[in-house]
Amino acid sequence: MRLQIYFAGSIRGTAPDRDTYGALIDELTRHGTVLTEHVRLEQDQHDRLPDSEIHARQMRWLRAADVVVAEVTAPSLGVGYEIAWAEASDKPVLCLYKPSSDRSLSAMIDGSPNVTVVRYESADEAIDAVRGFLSAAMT
Ligand code: 6IA
Repeated sequence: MRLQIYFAGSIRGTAPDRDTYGALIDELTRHGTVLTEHVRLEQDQHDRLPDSEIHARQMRWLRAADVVVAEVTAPSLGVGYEIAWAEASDKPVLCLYKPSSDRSLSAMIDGSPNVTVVRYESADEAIDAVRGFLSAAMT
């Protein structure tokens, strides 16, 4: 059975680095099924669904996921919500964060003993963190 992976990243939250999202999603697809491939899209490329349907669909995928990988550099209410839900459901959660001088990561993510936070500089470092996290999650 292929690993079911939920990738979380900012959509209506702060503008993210979509190239990094794309590189992470490409890597994740090498290890399993990425339920949320569409997070790589620009806002105007997303399905025009009512928010209630978006929420129901995302929660269905979150329930089905074996692991959650969240890119948390760009602050997003939705990503924080997904991380909290996954954590409360005892799913392994990896949060990838690229430090910058103008903003610190939320203490509710950085301080949580139940999520793995990895700081990275280059996309290659983030990809290495994904590989390490997934191999640990699968053992
Ligand atoms: O608060 P945010 O929008 O930044 O939340 C982003 C997170 O919530 C992502 O990790 C997604 O899993 C989920 N999410 C929020 N909105 C959507 C969405 N449509 N489609 C898919 N996942 C979503 C928004 C469409 C709109 C921009 C036209």
